[in-house]
Amino acid sequence: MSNNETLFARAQRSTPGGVNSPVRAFKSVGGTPRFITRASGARFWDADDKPYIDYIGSWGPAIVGHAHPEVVKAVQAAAERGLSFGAPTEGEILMAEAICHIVPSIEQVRLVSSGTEAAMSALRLARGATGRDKVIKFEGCYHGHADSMLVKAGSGLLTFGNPTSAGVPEDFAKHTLVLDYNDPAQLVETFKKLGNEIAAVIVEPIAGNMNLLPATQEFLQTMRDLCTQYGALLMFDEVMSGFRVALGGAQSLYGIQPDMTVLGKVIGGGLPVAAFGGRADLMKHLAPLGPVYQAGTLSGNPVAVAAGMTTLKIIQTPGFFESLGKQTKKLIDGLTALASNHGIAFCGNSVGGMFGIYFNEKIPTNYSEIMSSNKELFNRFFHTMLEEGVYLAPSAFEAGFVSAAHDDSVIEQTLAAADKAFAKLV
Ligand code: KE4
Repeated sequence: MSNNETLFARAQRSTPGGVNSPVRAFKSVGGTPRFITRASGARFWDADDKPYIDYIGSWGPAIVGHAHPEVVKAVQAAAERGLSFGAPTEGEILMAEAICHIVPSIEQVRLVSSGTEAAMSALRLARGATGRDKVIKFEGCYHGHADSMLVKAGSGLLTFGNPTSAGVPEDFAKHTLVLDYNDPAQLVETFKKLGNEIAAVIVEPIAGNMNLLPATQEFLQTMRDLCTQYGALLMFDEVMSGFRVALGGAQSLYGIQPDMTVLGKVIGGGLPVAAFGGRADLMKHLAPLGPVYQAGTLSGNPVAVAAGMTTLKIIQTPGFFESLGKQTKKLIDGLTALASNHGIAFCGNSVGGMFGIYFNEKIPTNYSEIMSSNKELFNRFFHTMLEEGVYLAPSAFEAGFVSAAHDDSVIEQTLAAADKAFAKLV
């Protein structure tokens, strides 16, 4: 048995599925998860000391590369001053000011410890500030595992959602309406009937949890206009796209200003920092100022904030996102050309340092087109790439991530592996 297999067998005795987050268990692709022992730059090593070029980057946080010396140094220095105080620190002010400066739609921000917590808190704030109960989300978008977000589309357009997870009472799901991503007409119809009952619309403006699926400009603009017209709050979940597709996130690319934004991943640089923020007149409803309660023992943790602030400093260096976008596009263009050489129905897409690959004739524009991609071909491709030392997201329905450490030699090594992987699919 490999060390990964031994560790996986052992892990399953003490932890459900042997993992602390389901996607890590390789259930979608099959096989044995790799237990990572160390990481540096664009690579990490598994328990058999095999190196992999890493394209998940902790699902987004590792945008400057793993174990970046400046980030590690900042974390070490912060840790030597104490790990957590349960009292305010100047670092939290610096983080909040940086977020407000980089994301103009955010006038005030509250730091928390996970994207789930940020989205859950933002939705509670939206309901508290508007006095309304109903929220709209979109099929294929993921906003963490708070009960009211684990909901799938109801039977008909205007029937409220049904739980996607055991343990979520129907009553918790009934205030969540699940609509189709990139369908502006359905949004208009829904608001015409229920607009005055909607507290918020939450959307991934560039979706990454059904694979990569960017919203159309019309879809987001319609959402913005309807929320304004009916007094609902527009909430962009930029936990994944924030500081990833561009410095100012998806909202800076589309030029659309949400009322609230949910952030995570990159702002922690690999440690637990997430955030929700928006218009000051909304944020003042939060305790201790207002009646909407929200709290957290480790919110704004000084060591995590040190990792996040150093990461934010690095990604603000001139040309960072131009280079990241160029490298990501080089990867996608290379994969597309190789697949074509081998006659494989494959296409790819990228926005900044985020990409999607689809075993499909054309780039999907909605959830059902993404679901029509060839999952079996992806899984075979995934495993050959893994054998060749390239670690893609272990699911056909996840986005991939490039870091500043993915230089030309890393991309070339990836494409050489892909050439072999595509050849094996023929
Ligand atoms: P966390 O609670 O996992 O920090 O964030 C939840 C979340 C919220 N919103 C968006 C847009 C997200 O992408 C996420 C988390 N993304 C997944 C990746 N598919 C995290 C990986 C995992 O679940 O292990």
